[in-house]
Amino acid sequence: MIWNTAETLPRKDIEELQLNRLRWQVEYAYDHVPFYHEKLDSIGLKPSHIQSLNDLQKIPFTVKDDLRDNYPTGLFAVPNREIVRFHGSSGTTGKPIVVGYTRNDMENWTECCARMVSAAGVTCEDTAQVAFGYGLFTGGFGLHYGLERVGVSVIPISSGNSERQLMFMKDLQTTVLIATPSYVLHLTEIMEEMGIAKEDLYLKTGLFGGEGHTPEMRELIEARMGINDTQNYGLTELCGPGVSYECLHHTGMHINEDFFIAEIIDPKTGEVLPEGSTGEIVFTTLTKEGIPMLRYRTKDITRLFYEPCACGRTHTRMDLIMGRSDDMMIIRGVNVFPSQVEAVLMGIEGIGQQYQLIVTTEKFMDRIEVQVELHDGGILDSYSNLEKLTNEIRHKIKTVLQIDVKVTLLNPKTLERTAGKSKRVVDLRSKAF
Ligand code: DLL
Repeated sequence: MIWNTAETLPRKDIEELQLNRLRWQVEYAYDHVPFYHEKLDSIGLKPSHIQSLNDLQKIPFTVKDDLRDNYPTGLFAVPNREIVRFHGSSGTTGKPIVVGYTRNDMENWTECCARMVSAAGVTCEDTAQVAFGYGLFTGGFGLHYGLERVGVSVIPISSGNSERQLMFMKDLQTTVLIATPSYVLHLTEIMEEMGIAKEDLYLKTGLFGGEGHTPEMRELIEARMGINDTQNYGLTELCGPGVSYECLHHTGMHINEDFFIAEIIDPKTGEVLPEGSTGEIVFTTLTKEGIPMLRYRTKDITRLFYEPCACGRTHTRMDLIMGRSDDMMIIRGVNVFPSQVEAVLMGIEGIGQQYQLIVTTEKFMDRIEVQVELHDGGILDSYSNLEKLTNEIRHKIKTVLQIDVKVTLLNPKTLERTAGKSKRVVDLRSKAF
């Protein structure tokens, strides 16, 4: 179902709207965010030089480190009194990145999520269970507002506690499940353990995002849960969920093009690639008041489709994400950079320079084991010292990453040394992404 006629505007009208909004957004960012002002000045570019959509390419990229370097609110365009919500996500090292929404930003985000919900065929007749975390992560609140806007009955159960999730699903006759795909697969395992068959549930639709899932995972989810699986995509820096989403035709994810312009670039050279090419997707926000993003490099690899979709939406679609151009991993929906773990380890006494992250899947849930060498293997002889150090590392990593990891301390010089780049991550998960 189409939520807003803006989703079906003729191409020419979309581009006209995009250009008007782009010119506003660039001028607004230039006038309100010193970071953009200096950046554009340094190359002699004035907002008035943006006369066509192609002129967007003249603007330099923004990257995650720009948010980190300006932590917490250095890229905000308004004072905190105009911000009605903060969210956050992992930075590349210890500090998270923080974003803020004005009241209008919240309204637009809700609109984007309402479109996503409708595109999956969800209506006010449905009951939706939001198994995304409610907190700094954008998943829970983003979907929540979009669902409420459509009039769906929302169960804000948040993430975790699978037995309770399944109890509510049964007792409140949940028809829509909202979660990361890996969590959904985990739930199917618990269903098996608890002797719950898909016929015992009322599920019809899944809205899954925050991480990718392969066609094989999709088939498995559809078969085990008996639902129509739809994917959606987004990132904290742009708003969270609601950037793009699949309709029931499963022909790629429709981008909310009246709020975001997408480009595909070569991740190595930064050059914009011709239509249809695979590369890194870069987004520019068009209406953001809290924290405008000009040409934000997502590091996500995909491609764009321009052919019309049978659903009637005219916005460009993006393919399912094929991978990343950096070393970010997504563990149970949480973004994890090896550099974050490294930053923690290097601050702990008794720990050597060598470590490795082993990523595995257990019952469809991703797990990380941090193997780290000690300075002095002697500590391995004292159980209490060993436990103390292991707990300290676990606790510090949890503070930064928000997820539990297993910590294994190793004798000095246990991990393999390489002449070139050391292999910090051993990803043993069956799904590549
Ligand atoms: O994951 C926002 C979100 C929440 C989207 C819930 C959809 C549903 P971040 O935590 O900032 O924001 O992580 C953003 O997650 O750059 C992608 O690498 C990855 N990602 C998000 N959705 C998908 C997807 C939220 N459908 C990062 N497929 C992004 C593949 C995804 N990767």
